[in-house]
Amino acid sequence: MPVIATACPRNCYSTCAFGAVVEDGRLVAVEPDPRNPATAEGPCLKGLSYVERQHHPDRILTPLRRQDDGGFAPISWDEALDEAARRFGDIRERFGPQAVLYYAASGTKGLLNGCGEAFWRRFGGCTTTYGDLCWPAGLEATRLTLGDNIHNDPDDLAHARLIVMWGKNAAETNIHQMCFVDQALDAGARLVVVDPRRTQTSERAELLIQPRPGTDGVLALAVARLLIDHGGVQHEFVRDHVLGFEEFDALVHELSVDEAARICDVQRGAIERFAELWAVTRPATLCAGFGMQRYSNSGQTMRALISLPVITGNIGVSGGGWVYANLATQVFGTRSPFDFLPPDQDDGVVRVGVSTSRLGRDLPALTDPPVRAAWVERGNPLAQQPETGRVREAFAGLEFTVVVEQFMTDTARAADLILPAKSMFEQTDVIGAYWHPYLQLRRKALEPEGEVRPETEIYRALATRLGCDGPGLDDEIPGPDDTAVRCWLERKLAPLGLTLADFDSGPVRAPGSEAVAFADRVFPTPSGRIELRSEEAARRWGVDPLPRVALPEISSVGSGADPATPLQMMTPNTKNRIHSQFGNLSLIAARDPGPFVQIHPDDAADRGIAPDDWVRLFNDRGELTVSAVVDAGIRRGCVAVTNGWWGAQGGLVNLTSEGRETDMAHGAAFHDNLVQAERLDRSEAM
Ligand SMILES: Nc1nc2c(c(=O)[nH]1)N[C@H]1C(S)=C(S)[C@@H](COP(=O)(O)OP(=O)(O)OC[C@H]3O[C@@H](n4cnc5c(=O)[nH]c(N)nc54)[C@H](O)[C@@H]3O)O[C@H]1N2
Ligand SMILES: Nc1nc2c(c(=O)[nH]1)N[C@H]1C(S)=C(S)[C@@H](COP(=O)(O)OP(=O)(O)OC[C@H]3O[C@@H](n4cnc5c(=O)[nH]c(N)nc54)[C@H](O)[C@@H]3O)O[C@H]1N2
Ligand SMILES: [Mo]
Repeated sequence: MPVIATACPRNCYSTCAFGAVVEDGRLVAVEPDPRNPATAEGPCLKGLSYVERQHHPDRILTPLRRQDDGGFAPISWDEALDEAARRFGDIRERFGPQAVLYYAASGTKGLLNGCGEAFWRRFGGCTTTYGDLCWPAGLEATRLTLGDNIHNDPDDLAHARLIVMWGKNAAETNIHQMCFVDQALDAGARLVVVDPRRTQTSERAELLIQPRPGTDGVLALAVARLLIDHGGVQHEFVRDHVLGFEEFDALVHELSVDEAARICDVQRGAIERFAELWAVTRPATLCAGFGMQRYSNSGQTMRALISLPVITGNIGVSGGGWVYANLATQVFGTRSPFDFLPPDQDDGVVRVGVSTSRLGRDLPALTDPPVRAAWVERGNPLAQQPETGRVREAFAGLEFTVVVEQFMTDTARAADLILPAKSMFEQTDVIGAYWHPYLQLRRKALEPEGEVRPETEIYRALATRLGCDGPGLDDEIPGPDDTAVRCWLERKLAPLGLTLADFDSGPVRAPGSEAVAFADRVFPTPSGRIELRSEEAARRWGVDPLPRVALPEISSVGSGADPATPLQMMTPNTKNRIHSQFGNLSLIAARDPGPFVQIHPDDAADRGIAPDDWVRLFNDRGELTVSAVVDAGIRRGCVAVTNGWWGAQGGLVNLTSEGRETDMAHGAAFHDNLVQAERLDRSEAM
């Protein structure tokens, strides 16, 4: 049976290489491909579930048009494209092209994603979002401090003697990283986890610190203070490579360790133990996740965290460093693995007019022109955007919405026209990653199911109908067959000195990437040094030039507290879904049948909540009903529900979250969210 080497393009750290086993035009199995050294063990359960997903009976295989009764009926491609062209053309005539919102999110990686923007530029322009729901505050904090978002190769973690997993639940979200953690631990390394919840990642940790959510920056500064006071600083490294250490020293001494322990609500002894591990264990790697990066103070928080590997001289060494998001594969001049526009790229054609995190608020407020229509692809904003209620209203207020989708998601349900989306097996593309440094070829393995057409074909057909298929179209959006796509990819690779043939022997290391980041001690910051003090941070984001951290704006303590909603709600990612993808498959549903809230026994007892009870989680933005998992592994005063459940599954967590930006880079402060929990009688829950 033919095995086609390919790679998973989901928005996930791992970005696994794997083999697609094809028989009679169907995907029948998925095999590990050890040629990617970061993911040699092979794909996770989600990867294995592609066999079900690819040929799933619920897959959308024809264009669907909304009916008067709210349902959908299949229509032909000609009807669908004629209608889309007519409606968008009409809106362009009445209001101008920027009355169309082009919303693209993280559904798949690939260079061909750029064709969307190319099409809308041909259309005359559009409105699009800036910022991102995922990671921007951490990326910006890293760039401001170190100058670049690069880190050591994944397998280098096996050389660490101290590993700190901070707000990262790698055992669920980056399972391949745990292989290297295990290798390091087996060789005697120490593991510290910082997370308000006990997780699978903390199983082998010798120290688990469970701070009050959003206080991590305070914790980091307290550790730095102890390191400075007790000889844990590598003064030579700091002298040669760090800007602003003296002021940083003063900053960390503004707060006593006892005060920090009180703010974080952790034992002073735990902070001391943590600092001692940093002081005596080298090399040390801090793997920072996205958990504490989803608060309104997260840019400054992340800057405070980076100071620990910096002052201990753990940057630029094997086994040491800062691991957040490795953008080494961003070598095509594009902006991120998913091509999000930064806000300063408004060029009068593409209006970069809506903050992603505030979509529900910003979209209806836009004027001159107002947004009247939307095109959504690779995203499920009606589940994944904060403040779902407002986002729903904003979409409901539009004249015309097209959603390009594989399945009937909450967003697809709200469309006027649904166009069937390709799967990863149905078109060749080159994909990057954000943990390992390998470019990979996602090879076409199957003909599209049913009447599915890749986005590139949809765009070309629309361009013809809208009269914007003039010169250069083939350069911007490749023609239909795999040969045309491959030629287009060759042209993208050529400036890097690469060809598609280079991928015959497996993943290709991104040109310019190094196994140990910053080994040359070159830091591309304004001063050329690691910037603990950053004037750029102050200028761009209006924050203190030092990593001075405040509490999040909305927190269960401090001025943001509200007795009506005392519980801080966290909505982390989970093992068997990628956000809102995969949960509809039977292989996954067998393990994760429905949404639940993780709640501390004391909080549960206060509310008469017993295990498996139905619980209403609510605030004045919205509510959801989920079952209770009473678990002493979560901090008191916190609740957690994983994100990515569909409305039909009853777990739309973002009904409660608020559209609020992070302090830097227009990220989403999902976790600045307070709720109340209430036990429901069985009859009410039904
Ligand atoms: N299986 C799977 N893998 C994925 C994804 C997925 O959906 N499923 N999504 C991918 C994507 S897009 C992303 S962004 C990453 C994210 O993956 P991670 O970096 O692991 O981030 P999260 O899951 O958001 O949160 C991680 C942990 O942070 C904790 N946390 C919450 N608030 C705080 C806090 O204030 N302080 C601290 N210290 N910890 C806190 C949560 O309890 C959680 O255990 O995973 C990627 N990988
Ligand atoms: N409350 C809360 N909300 C969150 C988060 C959180 O931690 N808490 N995390 C945030 C983060 S980190 C992220 S990255 C976002 C993710 O938010 P989204 O990017 O919206 O993620 P998905 O839920 O994966 O939705 C992607 C959609 O793309 C579709 N798709 C897949 N492949 C293709 C394709 O080739 N073409 C087209 N047209 N469609 C395709 C899938 O079927 C799926 O419905 O969610 C954010 N939302
Ligand atoms: Mo993300």
